[in-house]
Amino acid sequence: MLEATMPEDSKEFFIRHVGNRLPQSHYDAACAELDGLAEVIASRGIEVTRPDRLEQARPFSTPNWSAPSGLYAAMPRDILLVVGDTIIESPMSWRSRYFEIEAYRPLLKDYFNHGAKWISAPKPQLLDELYQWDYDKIDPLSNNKFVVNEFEPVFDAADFIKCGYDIFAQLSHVTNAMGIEWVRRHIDSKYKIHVIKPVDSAPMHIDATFMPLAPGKILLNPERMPVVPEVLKGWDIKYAPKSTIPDSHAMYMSSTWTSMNVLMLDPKTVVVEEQEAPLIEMLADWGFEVVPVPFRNVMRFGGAFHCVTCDVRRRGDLLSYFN
Ligand code: DAV
Repeated sequence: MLEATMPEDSKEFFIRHVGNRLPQSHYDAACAELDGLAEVIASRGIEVTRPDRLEQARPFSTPNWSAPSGLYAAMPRDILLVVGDTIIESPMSWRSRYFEIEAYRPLLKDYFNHGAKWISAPKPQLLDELYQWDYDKIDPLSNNKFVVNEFEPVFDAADFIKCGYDIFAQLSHVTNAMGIEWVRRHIDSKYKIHVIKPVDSAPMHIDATFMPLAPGKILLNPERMPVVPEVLKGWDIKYAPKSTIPDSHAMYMSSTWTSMNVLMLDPKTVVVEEQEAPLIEMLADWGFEVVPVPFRNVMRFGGAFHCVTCDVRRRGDLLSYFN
């Protein structure tokens, strides 16, 4: 898997670490922060459920390939796409994540027993043919410079972000056009998918690039969205300030833009990493109640508040905000 699917820097990272545990102290600190987030959310009257622990340090295989271990099951946003009363299991393109859904199966069965619709996209084969083996040689300015091609539908749910009846999506190193089209055909036709095109050589998940906060308010990544998409006309748009994470703080699986991966508890209340002072100040000035939560150790593992959560039910009216 590693040789074929990862851009250079990530490829080196995985070759060094594959099958190995990351430093135990980083892991312990991240677990404590995650528990802290769950407490903060629950203290606001929101019901929090947690997935099962899934042992990742086990090799597994299909008839076509084998993986030395799983990755983790820390980011429900990557794998579960909730649209209305339907929960969709994503066909993720990383072989290490093939069985990650098992951590969520008890919860999914429970939601099903309480009336949810529950579907899974076609389980991808993840044959070698899916991956662009000559990735490193593709023109970096090409619009189609992605690690995955169109061999079969693949997507991570985190390449979609919802705004009422509007869903924004991006093509990325884990989401292809067939994947986006599969979602479009399987959700109610009242929903509209808008595909945006960030300027990003390593796109993987839209939620550190394009972050709707409340009706009419959106936070954009200044490097990846230098041009505001036409569809946002009339919206109050602000660019996220750079993260305060120092270079000395090891980040394993994402850029420091994960700082803008905030979580809206309601249209006025936003959870932000406690050391991100410029972002906290900007959001407070913009009229939000900011809930600062320590999360730097979780962020090392490639995601922040939006990534580690998946809101299955929200109160309020489902509206259409765009034409
Ligand atoms: O650096 O843009 C953020 C989210 C990953 N789940 C990045 C990735």
